[in-house]
Amino acid sequence: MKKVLTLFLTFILILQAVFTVPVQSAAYDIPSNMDWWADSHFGMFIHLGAYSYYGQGEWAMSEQNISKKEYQENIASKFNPESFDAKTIVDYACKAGMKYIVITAKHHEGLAMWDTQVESFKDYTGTKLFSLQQYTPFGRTGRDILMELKEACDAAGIKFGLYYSIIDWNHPSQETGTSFTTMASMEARANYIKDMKAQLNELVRRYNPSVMWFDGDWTYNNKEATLESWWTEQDGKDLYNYMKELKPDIIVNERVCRGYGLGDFECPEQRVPIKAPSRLWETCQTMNYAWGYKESCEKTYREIKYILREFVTAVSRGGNYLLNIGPKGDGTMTGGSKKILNNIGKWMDIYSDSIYGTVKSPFGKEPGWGVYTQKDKNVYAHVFKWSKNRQLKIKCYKNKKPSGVRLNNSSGKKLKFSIKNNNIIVKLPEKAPDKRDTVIVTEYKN
Ligand code: H79
Repeated sequence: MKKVLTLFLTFILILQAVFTVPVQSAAYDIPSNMDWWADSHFGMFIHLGAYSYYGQGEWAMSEQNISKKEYQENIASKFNPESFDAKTIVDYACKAGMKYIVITAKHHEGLAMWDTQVESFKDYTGTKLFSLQQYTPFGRTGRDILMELKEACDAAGIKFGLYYSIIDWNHPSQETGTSFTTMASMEARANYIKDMKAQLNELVRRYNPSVMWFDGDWTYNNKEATLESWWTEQDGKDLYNYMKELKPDIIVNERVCRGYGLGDFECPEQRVPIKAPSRLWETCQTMNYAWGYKESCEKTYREIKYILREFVTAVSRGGNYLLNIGPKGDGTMTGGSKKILNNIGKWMDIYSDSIYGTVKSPFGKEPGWGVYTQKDKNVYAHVFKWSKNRQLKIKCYKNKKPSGVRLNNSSGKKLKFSIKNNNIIVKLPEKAPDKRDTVIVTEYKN
């Protein structure tokens, strides 16, 4: 009798194992410190530095072979973001539906956007600290724009993050000649890394950022450091560990040293991978092919529908979308960026349900008409192409029949549907409620 019972129980267990399908399509558990990040899917990147004053993009110093002396005296010393208004920027971010902001604390140009006290970050004369407060006319105002932005984020209930470049074109330890930097000596390298950590310590203590977004790890290799390839995989690991010591729940990107699976998330730049990375990821994108303010790109803003669809596509593949603005040298937002944020906001007002808290599409293949996102028992169809014959074919989730299909806007209009070969054939209204992306939700009771 006992034997029969054991057999029976084993049989039940096997049945259970065969028929249990994981509820979530996420491939792994998200570490709890990253829950908010993974759920929010949408953030704002801000590139602001002395290059914003120059107006030719943040790579100008390297691209135009500008010497340290020239850059410091003619560009950095004139940077004056006096009209920077954190509240306006945060309002725009919130209206667009963004849940976090990452701003450049120090880009490749090396100008610290805060009042750093780390001694080696001096200008070429070795007398003045190379920071917004010590080196520019703005310093006289006594303002701290990173703090203003952080406080505006806190007040609005969104997260605040900082960008920090590992290479530094103006630091005395490095020469630029090529696109990246070459160290003066191994001793200079060791001291620079120590000082960089001292700056990061200042940043974490002062601003308590939720995200630390590294970049400029270009001189990397996975062996011994040389004067040209002076940043190693081991340096990247040390840097990551150092950040976690400073703040255990900080979120750090892979660019502590890219390519070795380090950091908490991957960051394909200006690219939405067709095959989603197997861990958390975020794509960063420009609105107009420029990061730092570039006057010539003010006429080249991308069409809103493409930005919106790129955003939704990233989310449907499980990613986050970090959309950049490049304010002008006076700190004000450009007209083009405001327009795009407003428009995305109008879409998010109606459809953000299909973004926040969603995971990637439960289906392997993307349909020709758009993409899918999913949350609990809802599968959202993001329809980019409205079919003329008013029929839309949506896959049945787990081969089940949905309990309802409706427009995911305020009308909540129920749509008629039939089931054919594991597909839901939806009868569409004649006109797309939103030509850029109309969301149709299919709901499942169990
Ligand atoms: O901060 C933004 C860029 O400045 C930074 N990452 C984003 C978030 C970045 N650093 N390096 N790169 C991007 C790629 C470098 C591309 C280069 Fe070039 C090709 C450097 C030199 C040749 C692009 C084209 C920049 C200058 C010319």
